[in-house]
Amino acid sequence: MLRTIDLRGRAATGERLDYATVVPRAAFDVAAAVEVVRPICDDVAERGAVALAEYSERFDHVVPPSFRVPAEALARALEQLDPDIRAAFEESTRRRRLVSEAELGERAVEVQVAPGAQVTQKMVPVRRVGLYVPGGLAPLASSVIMNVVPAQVAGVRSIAVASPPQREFGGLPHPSILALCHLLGVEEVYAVGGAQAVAMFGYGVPGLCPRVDLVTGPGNIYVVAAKRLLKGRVGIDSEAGTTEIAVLADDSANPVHVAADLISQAEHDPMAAAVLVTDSPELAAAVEAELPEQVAATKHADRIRTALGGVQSAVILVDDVEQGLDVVDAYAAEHLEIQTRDAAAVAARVQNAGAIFVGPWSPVSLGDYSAGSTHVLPTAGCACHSSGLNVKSFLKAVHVVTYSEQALSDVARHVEVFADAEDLPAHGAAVSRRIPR
Ligand code: HSO
Ligand code: ZN
Repeated sequence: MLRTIDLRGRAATGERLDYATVVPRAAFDVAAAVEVVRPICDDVAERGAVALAEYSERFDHVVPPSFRVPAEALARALEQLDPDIRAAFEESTRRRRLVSEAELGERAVEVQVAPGAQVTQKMVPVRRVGLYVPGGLAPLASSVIMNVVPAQVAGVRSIAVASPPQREFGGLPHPSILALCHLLGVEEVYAVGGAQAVAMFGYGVPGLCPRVDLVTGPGNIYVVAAKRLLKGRVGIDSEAGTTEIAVLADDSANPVHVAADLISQAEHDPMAAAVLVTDSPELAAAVEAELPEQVAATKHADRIRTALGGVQSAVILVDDVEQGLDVVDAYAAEHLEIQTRDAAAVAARVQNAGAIFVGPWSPVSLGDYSAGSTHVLPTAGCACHSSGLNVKSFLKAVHVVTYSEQALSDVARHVEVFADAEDLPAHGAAVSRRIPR
């Protein structure tokens, strides 16, 4: 089902291989989608709720009775939530909160750079955040937890959620999303979807939704495009592309588990990427042998077959784990599993991955829901420069500078010389007028 890319023996030839180009990524043309969403966003900025109603009709085929979800609807959704699902939501929240609290670190660091010269860096939460939750085939309630919990731990006061209105639920967003918002204490929820939801957050809609400072959350290509378009006007988290899993495995790995893990992320999208990097042709063959049966037995077999058969998915044969590490570092997967001997030691050497799942008992789907880690992670190779969504995503570092007269005087000459060197004498004068010589 997966194509094979054989890199064995290639390192020894001294040939310089650009591993980053070995496995192509699925096309995800955000730039083209930006042109599609530009008029929609402009329209929401100009005509507000009237435009929202038109786009709801056109894209969601339903206009919600009110864009703001009534408080009773949130409470009712939680009352009607299956108790087992509620328990799963609560445990996931508890674990993500524990890790988020640890991510917080110091709220302020103070440094005395010289006598009387103090610089403090304080971490200040963003004032207001808009979280987008996609509707679609499988509304991802877990994404609500992954976004809301770190924002709350960071101290964000105002959190709004938007999710598309669903015809089958009378124009409300999916009930599990409403239930979870209520469980988490988020009461400002909108039945608005797509690019128009991002525009609502970015521009604000008079009488409905004040503008936000930061928009986070996953979405389809039009949601991503709207975030890119409004970036600068609002902050955004990283652009989420199609999901990816890479597994670095040796002959100690269990092929049944490896196959199940590759399938689990392929389930998201026909464009999802599943990549197995191994130095064991026997393991590769065993995984290949396992895939058809496991795929056939699962609900979304068609989507999964398309994803596994796509150019973005492959088995990559390498000489050894060493070369495997070079390949996975260059690929910079959103999710990377290490299923080798001494998995912790191998994992410690990985530089580029959104999240790393170590050893035989840490599958990616555990991280999707209940590990305590985030599942909002950099895709498309962005893991070489970006982090997954965490508490720091909702905090800004502010430097606070406090110098005494003497401390300014001690460094005055350096500032003046620096300013002259840049031909900006008025900069120097702001010091020399205070500290005349
Ligand atoms: N694997 C997805 C997140 C997710 N999976 C949500 C299931 N629900 C991207 O990390
Ligand atoms: Zn997933």
